[in-house]
Amino acid sequence: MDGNLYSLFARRFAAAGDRPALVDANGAGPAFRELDTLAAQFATVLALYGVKPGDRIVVQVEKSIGAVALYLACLRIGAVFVPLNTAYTPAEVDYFIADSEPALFVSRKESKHRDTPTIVLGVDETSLLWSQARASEPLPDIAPRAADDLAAILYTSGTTGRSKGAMLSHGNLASNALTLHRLWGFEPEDVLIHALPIFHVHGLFVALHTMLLNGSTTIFLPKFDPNEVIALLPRATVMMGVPTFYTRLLAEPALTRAAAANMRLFISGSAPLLAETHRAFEERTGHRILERYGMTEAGMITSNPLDGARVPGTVGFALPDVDLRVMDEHEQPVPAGEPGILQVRGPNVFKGYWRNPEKTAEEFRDGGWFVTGDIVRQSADGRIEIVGRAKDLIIAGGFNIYPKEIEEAVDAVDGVEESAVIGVPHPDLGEAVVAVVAQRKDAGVTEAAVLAAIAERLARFKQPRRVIVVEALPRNAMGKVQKSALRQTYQHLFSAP
Ligand code: MLC
Ligand code: AMP
Repeated sequence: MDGNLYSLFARRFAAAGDRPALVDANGAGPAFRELDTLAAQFATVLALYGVKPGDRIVVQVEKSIGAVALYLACLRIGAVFVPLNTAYTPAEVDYFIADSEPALFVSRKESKHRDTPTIVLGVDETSLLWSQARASEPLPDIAPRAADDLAAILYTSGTTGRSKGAMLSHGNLASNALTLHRLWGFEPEDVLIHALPIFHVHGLFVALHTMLLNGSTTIFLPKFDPNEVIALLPRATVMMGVPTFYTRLLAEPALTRAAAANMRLFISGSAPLLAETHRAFEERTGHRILERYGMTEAGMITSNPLDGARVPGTVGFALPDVDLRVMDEHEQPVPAGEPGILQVRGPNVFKGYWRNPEKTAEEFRDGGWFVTGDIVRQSADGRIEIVGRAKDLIIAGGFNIYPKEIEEAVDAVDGVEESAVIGVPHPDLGEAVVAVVAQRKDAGVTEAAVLAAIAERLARFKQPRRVIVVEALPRNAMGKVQKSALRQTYQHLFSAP
């Protein structure tokens, strides 16, 4: 059987034919038939560059129709798509290229990374890759792929500071897409508002895949603008977003019950949705946001029900084909209602970290259980509530930031003795990055100096919103820095007590 995810889409594209697939705010954009052809034209160009099945293609481009066509082209020819956040600096991109050894780097602008062949893809049809694709005959074949073959590598940072590439197979992506499509009750006339970036699981897989399977229209926006989204709600039925989308929408008086009257479903994920946001949204619009939970390594894991109670502060139940267990630090199951670390198993769980068997072995347990690092409580009826994280991770506006990586950059700044990077509550981003810095004696380290020194090295969204210079970091009896004490001290830096 052909396990290529594109074959699954191709059948739906054929049925959807002349329906608009991806449209801009004015309703203009390719129909499914055209998107299919475009993907096949991009595939021809990739083949011309010598890209073969299994080759990686690293992609750092703005969100656009061309970027989607490029992703679909990679699937078609069996190449492995490696998307990068557009905020990453050249130094960060260098690392991903060195690690993944791509056959091709597709960039939004002229750039040079090692000896990797590079081609430019801009947002409109004037850039090189676009014009070459437009001038090409469509590549007719879809490369046969087994369900276990890789479709994408998504980099996720790690507690060691270096990013690891999560290897996702065609089978991983197909199973999750089919499950979500069914579970969230997609209807033939559904129209999705897509304002997420397409370099992460949420925007690329969860949102796009369900709609490509559904064969109905996606309003494909370059970025999230709350007023634009509110104006488009009457033309849409579904929206997916991170919690920051919902708090920003609530900040607009134009968000009203009438404005959201045509909507069927609002979905939130990637970071905790505050129960107060859930309630405020229901009060304002009459809609109960459906919160789901997932991660790069496993796609979607749990979801609140479409029909049934959507309980604020919980992420619902295991997806139908996903197994969960909650374990203590001795790898023993904890009783219902007690906190423990969530482990997950199922067709959605990734194939391991790219060229990193040690890390892969560390995160798996016998029987194919993947350790999420999220601390949860599971009720007797199976509902999951996320109560914390065993991994040292900050989530700001839905982007994951690993403190270790920031600490390494800050520690390298002149005069810095050591640093501790923490996440503190932030009204817009959920959490914001704060660096607490101990300086060498009389070094005269300042907030501005630290920020200036790391600016080139780290993507803007990872850079601390505040740098606080102190005499010494608090330590426990074992000599370990007490991040929890720091979080407590600085908890109201951005929010009123
Ligand atoms: C932008 N900035 C951020 C940021 N996004 N800083 C911290 N965290 C973020 N998430 C920076 C900008 O560089 C800018 O810097 C400043 O903050 C203000 O930018 P803005 O104009 O307010 O940001 P905006 O462009 O509006 O972006 C905010 C956002 C965006 C929330 C719309 O971050 C976003 O789309 N987030 C979604 C992330 C996502 O898709 N996550 C899914 C991961 S998948 P300056 O220079 O102006 O100070 C996953 C699995 C799962 O986790 O379960 O889904
Ligand atoms: P990423 O590695 O970027 O895919 O991020 C995955 C992590 O985001 C998970 O391990 C969780 O810690 C967090 N996450 C995702 N969805 C939710 C949610 N609905 N509530 C709380 N945390 C979430």
